[in-house]
Amino acid sequence: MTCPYEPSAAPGRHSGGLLTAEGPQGMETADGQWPLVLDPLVRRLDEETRQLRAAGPLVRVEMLGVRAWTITQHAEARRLLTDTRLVKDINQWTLWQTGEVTREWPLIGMIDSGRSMFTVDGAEHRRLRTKTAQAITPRRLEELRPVIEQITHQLLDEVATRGAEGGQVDLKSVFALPLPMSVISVLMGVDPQLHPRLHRLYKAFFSTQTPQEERHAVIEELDALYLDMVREKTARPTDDLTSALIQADQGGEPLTETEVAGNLQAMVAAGHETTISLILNSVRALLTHPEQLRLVLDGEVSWDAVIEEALRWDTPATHLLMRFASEDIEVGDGVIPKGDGVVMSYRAIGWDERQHGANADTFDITRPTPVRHISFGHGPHICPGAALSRVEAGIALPALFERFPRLRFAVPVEEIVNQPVLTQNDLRNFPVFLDG
Ligand code: STR
Repeated sequence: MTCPYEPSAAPGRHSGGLLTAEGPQGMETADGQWPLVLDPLVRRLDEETRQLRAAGPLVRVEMLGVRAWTITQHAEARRLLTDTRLVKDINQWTLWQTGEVTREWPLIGMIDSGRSMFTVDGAEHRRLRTKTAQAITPRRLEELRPVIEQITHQLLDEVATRGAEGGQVDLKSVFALPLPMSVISVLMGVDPQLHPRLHRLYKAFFSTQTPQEERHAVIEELDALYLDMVREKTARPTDDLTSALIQADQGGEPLTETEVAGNLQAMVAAGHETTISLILNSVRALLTHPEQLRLVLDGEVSWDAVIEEALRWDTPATHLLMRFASEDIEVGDGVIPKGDGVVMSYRAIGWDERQHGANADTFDITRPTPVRHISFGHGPHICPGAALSRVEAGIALPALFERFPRLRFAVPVEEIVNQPVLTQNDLRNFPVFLDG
C-alpha cells in the first residue's frame, strides 16, 4: 500500500517538535511508510476519510507534528473501546513521558483537559460520571423539552427577522451556534451573559490556527471561569446540575471543587461544540439531497432517521483524542505498541462498508436497517449527552423546516467549508436564503 500523503515538508520544525528526518524512535512503520498527515485546515475531509478507510483498520497518522494510531473500523473500534488496556491517563503516553509532546502541542488541550469524567477510567470514572449521566436520561430530559422548544422558537424568530428583507442569513451564527450553548447552560446553570465570551474562547480553543500564546491564555481563562462558577454555586446553590454535583455525596466521596469544575467544563465544551455540527451537517445533507428532504417533509421518513444518518455519515467528532496503550495491543494484522497514542476516527468509522453496506459513503435516510453507528462512542465513556443532543436536533430540525420550508443555500455548497479544526467536523458558516 502506498501512502497518499507526503511527509510533512519540514519534519521537526513544527511547534510539537517531534519529528526528526528519521522519525522518532519506535514510531517508524515496519515497512518504512510515512503516516497519513492529517490536514490541520481540514480542506478535504471526504478524501481523508476515504484514505483512512482504505488504509484501515489501524492507521498511522500525524496530527500537527505528532504521530499516533487511528482506528477506522466499526468492529475494531467497538472492541477497543471496551478494552481496559486502552486508557485515558496521559502519563501512559511515551511521547509525554519523554517530553517529546509538551503543552506546546496545539492539540494538547484535547487530552490534558484536567481531571474530569473525560480523563479517568475505572472506579474513579464511575464516581465522576454517574451523577451527571443520570441527570441526562431520556426520561429526565422530558423536563427540559419545553425549555429547548422555547429557545428554538426564539432563535427562529431572530432568523426570520434577519432574513426579512430577502437577504442571506448565517444559519450558524444566528441559530445552530447559540442553541446548544443556551441549552447546556440551562442544564448546567451557566449565566447567559457569558455566552458571547464562551463562543469566542471555544472558537480559539478548537482552531489549529490560534497562536500558542493565545491558546494558553484561552485555556487559563476557561479554567478560571469554571472554577469561579463552582465556587459561586458552592456558596449559593441554584437549581442546576452543577449545584447538584457539588452537593452529591457520591457514596461518601463528594466530588472536589476541581472535579466538579472539570465535569462542568467537559459538559459545556462537548454540549456546545458537537451539537452545532449535528444540526448544520443535518441541514446541509438535506439541502444537498432534496428528494430525501421531500420524504421527510411528507412524513414518509422520520426526523429520527435523518438525525441518526447524519450522525453516521457526517459525524461531529471527526477524530477523538486520545487513549493510550498500557500494553501492546493487537489490532487486525498490526500491533499498537505499549505507550503509543490511539485516536478514534469516528467519521471513517461511520463509513465502514462492513457495518453499513457498500454505499456507506452516501447519505441515505431510507437505509433498510436502523443505523447502528457508534458516533457517540461505545463502552464506559459513551457520550453521556447523547440523548440530549438527539432531543435538541429533534426539536431544532423540524422546527427550522416547518418555519422555512423553502430554505436554501445562499452560496454554492462548495463554499460551505470546515473550520480549521482537526478533531471536530465544524463548519465555518452557513449562509441561507429563507424565501418567504
Ligand atoms: C475540551 C476542553 C475542555 O475543557 C474539556 C474537554 C473534555 C470533553 C471533550 C472536550 C474537551 C472536547 C470535545 C469533546 C469533549 C467530549 C466529547 C467531545 C472531545 C477536551 C467530542 O468532540 C465528541
